Amino acid sequence: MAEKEERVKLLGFWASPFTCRVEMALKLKGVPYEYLEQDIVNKSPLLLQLNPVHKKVPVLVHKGKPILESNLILEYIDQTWTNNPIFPQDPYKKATARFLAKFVDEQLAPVGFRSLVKAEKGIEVAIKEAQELIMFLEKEVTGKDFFGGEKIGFLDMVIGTMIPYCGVRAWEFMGIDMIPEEKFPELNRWIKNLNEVEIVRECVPPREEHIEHLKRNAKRIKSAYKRQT
Ligand SMILES: N[C@@H](CCC(=O)N[C@@H](CS)C(=O)NCC(=O)O)C(=O)O
Repeated sequence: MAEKEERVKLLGFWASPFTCRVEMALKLKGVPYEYLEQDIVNKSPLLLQLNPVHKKVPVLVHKGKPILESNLILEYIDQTWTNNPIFPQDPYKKATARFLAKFVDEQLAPVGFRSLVKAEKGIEVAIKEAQELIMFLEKEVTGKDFFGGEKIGFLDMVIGTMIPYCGVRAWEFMGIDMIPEEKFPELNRWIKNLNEVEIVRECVPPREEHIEHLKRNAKRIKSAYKRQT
């Protein structure tokens, strides 16, 4: 019984960047886990019971208790399994990493996808707005192999799941070259480094199915927006 409770479970959704970053951390730490794929439209009683506030994935279950919100889950994982640390030890660097993760999830991702799909002020303006935000990341990764330094860490997982393995795929089917090499050489170098990391390649959603999923999402956002206007 005790052994059963210790077992780690992850409730996730295959195309979710938030789920994907948690899987990366578990794999990097070598933590065995049971993956429970969720329907994020018709939600399971288990998901509703474990995350009654947001009703979202990912949910990590450890020792029978749910841990919610991907970036908090990453912190929990790092503090619970201390091998291969993913957060900086230095308090300033740690606070900055958390700030940038929040910036990417809450500011950049909506501008780079939702606003772009709606293109209220025109597509060129939307692209410019997104690129201005992405430039902060270009500066942050300048001269480093990874955001975390020499090895992949927390920010690489957060930004990696949101930009190269989500945003770039969406921008591609929209015909937008959002992060051209000439404008963002450092980010492009970082993406190449990230592609070399085995656990990253293992965790990212399969490309073609993911692009189809992102297309469906874009269509849904567009028609909801048209109905409002
Ligand atoms: N801030 C949350 C976001 C999680 C999230 O948006 N999950 C999506 C899947 S990518 C979801 O469960 N959506 C279901 C819904 O919105 O009802 C986190 O970092 O974990």
